[in-house]
Amino acid sequence: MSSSQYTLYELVAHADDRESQSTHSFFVLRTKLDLALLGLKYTRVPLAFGDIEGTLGAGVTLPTLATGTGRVVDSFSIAEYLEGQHATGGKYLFGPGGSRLARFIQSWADGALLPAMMPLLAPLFVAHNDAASRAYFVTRIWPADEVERMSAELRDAERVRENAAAVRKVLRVLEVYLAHSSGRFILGDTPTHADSIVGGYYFASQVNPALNALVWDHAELPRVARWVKDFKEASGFEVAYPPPPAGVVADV
Ligand SMILES: N[C@@H](CCC(=O)N[C@@H](CS)C(=O)NCC(=O)O)C(=O)O
Repeated sequence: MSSSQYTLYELVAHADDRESQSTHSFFVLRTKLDLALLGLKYTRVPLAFGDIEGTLGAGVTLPTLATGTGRVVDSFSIAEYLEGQHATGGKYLFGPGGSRLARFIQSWADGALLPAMMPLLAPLFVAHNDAASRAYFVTRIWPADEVERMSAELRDAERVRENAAAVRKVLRVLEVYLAHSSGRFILGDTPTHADSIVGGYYFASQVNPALNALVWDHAELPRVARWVKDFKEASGFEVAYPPPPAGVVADV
């Protein structure tokens, strides 16, 4: 089976220079990390919000993976598909019993980590959006008044520190889990989809580089910091976002 059989439809912040942008979508990042962990090549189709419906149809979300015989939508379904096609003894996304743990990590991350991180990230997602993508985001993804409130908080150094402390409190769950489990990753010494879920939040949060010192490399979370180093190395993955525009993030 050729390793470049896949096409990944992924989100980018604005419609210009699509090819040069790193996706900031938590969900697309999961799939990109899974593909990296399995060593699979793919063709990217970067889409701004406004391109999704015309390209893929109404109601379709990103990531979407075209497999050559069909399309798989939803990052967890894509992980299951890739597991079925490519898992080996040494590289896999779930492994025996891993799917249940990954589901649990997904509901913890999307239910607790995502809302805690949004005040520190959403204003930057919006700042990098073009006007059409911004309008889509605040009408269809996250309410405009909340984005406005989060933007005001991100300009206030004290609120940034409080919001970062709230994220650390959520990540304390992972810190304690890592303290009581063996291996460098969430499921032992092999990085899996569970790591890609948390990794998606780590990589997306590079849109706000202040979060490294405030969250990901903080003395309160030494095992999380170690995990970040190990997962970056194991995935070999990188993102490159433009620096935060002046005035969007307070100096902390
Ligand atoms: N549960 C889905 C969520 C995917 C998702 O919400 N993707 C967003 C981009 S970050 C999207 O495509 N939104 C378009 C829309 O909702 O209209 C997954 O894990 O793939």
